[in-house]
Amino acid sequence: MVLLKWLVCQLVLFASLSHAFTDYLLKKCAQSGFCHRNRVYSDNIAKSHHCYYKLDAQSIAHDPLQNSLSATIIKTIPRLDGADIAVELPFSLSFLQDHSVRFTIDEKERTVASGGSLLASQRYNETWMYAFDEKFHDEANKTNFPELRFAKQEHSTDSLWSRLSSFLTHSNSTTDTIHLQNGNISLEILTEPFQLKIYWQNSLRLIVNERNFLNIEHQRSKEENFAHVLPEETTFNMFKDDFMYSKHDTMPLGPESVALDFTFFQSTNLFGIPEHPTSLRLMDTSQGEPYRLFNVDVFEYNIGTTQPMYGSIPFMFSSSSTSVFWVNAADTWVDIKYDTQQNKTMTHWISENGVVDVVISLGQDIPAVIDKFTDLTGRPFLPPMSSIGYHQCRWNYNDETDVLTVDAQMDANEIPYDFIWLDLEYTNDKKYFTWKRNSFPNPKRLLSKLNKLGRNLVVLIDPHLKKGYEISDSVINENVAVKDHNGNDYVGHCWPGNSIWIDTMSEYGQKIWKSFFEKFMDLPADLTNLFIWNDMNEPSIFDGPETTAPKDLIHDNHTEERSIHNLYGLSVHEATYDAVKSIYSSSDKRPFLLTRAFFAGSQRTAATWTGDNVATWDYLKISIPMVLSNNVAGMPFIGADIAGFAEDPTPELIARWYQAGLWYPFFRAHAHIDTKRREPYLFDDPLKSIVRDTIQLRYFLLPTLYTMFYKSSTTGFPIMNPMFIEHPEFPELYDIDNQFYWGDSGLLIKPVTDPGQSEIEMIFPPGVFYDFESMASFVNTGADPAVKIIPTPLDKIPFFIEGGHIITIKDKYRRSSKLMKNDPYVLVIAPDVKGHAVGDLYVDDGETFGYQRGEYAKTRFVLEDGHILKNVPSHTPDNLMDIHNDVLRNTNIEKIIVAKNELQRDIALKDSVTIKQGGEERSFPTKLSHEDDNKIIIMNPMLDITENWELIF
Ligand code: MIG
Repeated sequence: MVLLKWLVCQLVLFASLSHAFTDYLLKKCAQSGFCHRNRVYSDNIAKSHHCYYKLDAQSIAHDPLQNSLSATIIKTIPRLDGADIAVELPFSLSFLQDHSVRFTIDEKERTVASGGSLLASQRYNETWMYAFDEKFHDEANKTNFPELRFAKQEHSTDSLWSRLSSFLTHSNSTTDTIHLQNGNISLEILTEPFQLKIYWQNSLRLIVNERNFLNIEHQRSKEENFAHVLPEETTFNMFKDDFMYSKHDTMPLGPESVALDFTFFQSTNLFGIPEHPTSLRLMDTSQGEPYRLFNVDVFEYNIGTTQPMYGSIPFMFSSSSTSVFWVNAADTWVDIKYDTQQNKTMTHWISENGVVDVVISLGQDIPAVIDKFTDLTGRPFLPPMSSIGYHQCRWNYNDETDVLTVDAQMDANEIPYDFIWLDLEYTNDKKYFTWKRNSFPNPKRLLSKLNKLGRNLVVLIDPHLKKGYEISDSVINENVAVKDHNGNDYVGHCWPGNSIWIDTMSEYGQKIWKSFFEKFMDLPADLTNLFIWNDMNEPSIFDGPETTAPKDLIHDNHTEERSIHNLYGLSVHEATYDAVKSIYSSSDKRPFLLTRAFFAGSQRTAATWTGDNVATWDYLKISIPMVLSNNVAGMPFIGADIAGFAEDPTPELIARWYQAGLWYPFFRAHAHIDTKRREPYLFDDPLKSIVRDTIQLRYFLLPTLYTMFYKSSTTGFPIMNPMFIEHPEFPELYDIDNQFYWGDSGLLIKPVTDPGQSEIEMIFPPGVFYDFESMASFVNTGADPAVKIIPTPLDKIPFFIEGGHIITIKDKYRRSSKLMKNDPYVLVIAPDVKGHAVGDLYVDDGETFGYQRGEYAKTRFVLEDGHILKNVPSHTPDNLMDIHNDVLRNTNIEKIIVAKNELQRDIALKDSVTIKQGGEERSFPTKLSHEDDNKIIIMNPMLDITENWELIF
């Protein structure tokens, strides 16, 4: 297998065969025991209409301590001899947050002694503890499943329980529906068949188990299996795995899968469940493979498939603002079937094991459900300003001189950048936490040189540890390596040869992992510019099944890899984040961290990227829906390797990839070790200038981008933002994933993603749009979106600002973001047809946690009647003058650009403008200002973003 994968990679690279990931390494549904069984079961149930699961109405109880409703679902396996088998499945339901419902289904008794006595026999039920934000953790309840904490308003809880108790008093009658109401949500629990119907303001949004696909494969022995199988079931691979690469799976607990169907009403548009190399709007899978969520290393992944990738976020929502969060980290498959006639969508979720743990959220609009999801799983972290600048990466920069040459050349060519990266080869013999001493004799010296311009260094540290050096020895001695199914330290093959894996699923393992960083990052106090990149943490294992870990490995002494697979990467990067954060605690620095594997909740501490793509137009194209998909699933800080990881891009592709990549929230160039060097200063003109201008543009836009990151860190709002979120009223926009907005800034972008494309079709909602470079405007006066052709010579990036918005930029080239901190602001105002516009600006020091103590400024600019501009600060630090913080002291506006449009009231530059501030009025002449057909530019208005004022022009 090692050889096989290696061979395949090499063949692809050197022989330039079609660059395709070796899909046969991964299971199809029909090759996956539990996926196949559940598809067969659902097909047969759809025909038989049998229902084996009912909720026992007599069992319903209110647990006042947990604020939850509990009951028992009974699964009955009919037997000819009449001795039916009844399996008890504890059910609990509660209201979470304001508009969310959580329910769980477990299995009561796991009577059959498990083959692996090392394993806990209970189903794994702790995924929520990793996925949910800490504020939803209740220390006292950690071991008591379920943890539930609910309705915030006491009275709504009361009414819930009084209704429930009134039901209970009448429980002798044959009532089989329980009605519950909480704010805008109402819920019906049907007992036979078991179903949940969920309404928003009395209109039906979702039915759980509408199709009776609920299936809990309860525990049974292999010998007795025949008695436990329903007529609709197949026994395919219940106790073995015959897939070529996972035959050795011991499957000690036999069949354990959990599956359930959800029907979304009033919508045939579903989004979410990244990561997949497909369209943003999820595809109907009824004629193909289900979407699979299973973290794996997919070098040169194939495009357009539902295959699994490096990360998994089991969160899905419909255009009717209803979401399902399937809190399960096992191997998971999702089938989707659209029914346009009935305007509904049917989904079927299948996981290999664990419990059913589901959070359903409803809202007024889509941002509301993303808000709920990121409230529950944690908000995206607010990254340091520098980390949203440009990152220069390559596998590899070879030594200190190489790094410093790149550094100097970037400056010599006026290409700004903030981060330079060291891949795998900086280590001594691929032993993480060591340096190759000949090449990097003095890392502190290197860091301190980079630090002069505020620049940062990222180095790669992976969770696989080469056998036989001090780090792996100490992992073994401390007993915190991942174990094989016999309980011995698992040894697998990865970059360094034979390796072991740190078990960050154990608390002690996390502690040991952190201690490695403490030693490795033992730097002088003024050096806080070293950051970490966790790669290969799916985990990637060269000789493992499906490129990853055998499912029968054991974590934390009793938990199978099978149960936590999709969480492992998160556990690695969270432990890494905690380590770096505490190492830098004396300077209060916010860490930047990149992870390849992710799960729901990863957004709290890490950025990610779309992995090993290829330098072709198709990969450029697919990067946009992929980045969008993570953005709507609560993890916006993502980008794709520019200009393609594997193979050598053409100059045209490089130009277009930078022009597209400038809009990725994470903006990084990266290249495979076997590719030609491609640092932007190496290019010939015009390519070099095109790339330089593109990177400079990213820097000019940083104040706007940082404001969007702030918004995202408080509400989860997407940064690369699909058109349908801004304009849900137009059905034709739900399918558009090659054009997007930047947050709520009004910037509308359509990257060129085809060769030789001299013009591009863009779609514009009704309103006025300004070409950002020239401010030339046009108006879509219709009631519907309209297509317009935009010329796209190679140096042209098609992007517009929509009327009604104001953004803030800086417009001077500096070598890094840190050097821009004293630069004044420029306002760009794009009035709508009535002359109105609005925009927000958020500013803080860009590097510390000071903002959490109020050290930030936030303001809103409002344009009224085309010529009155108001600044309305909503927050300024109290102790502005004491703060040793240049960023918050240099908040001057140097320039105001007001775009003109044909329908707006005629504005023209007068000889003077008036400023009202603090009860006083002053005027100043506009001598140095400027006007042309498209815009007015007011120079040096002497205004500050932190003060309240009104400018009349
Ligand atoms: O299997 O560290 O996706 O970005 O350059 C290759 C070397 C391991 C995979 C990452 C890629 C990185 C590479 N790594």
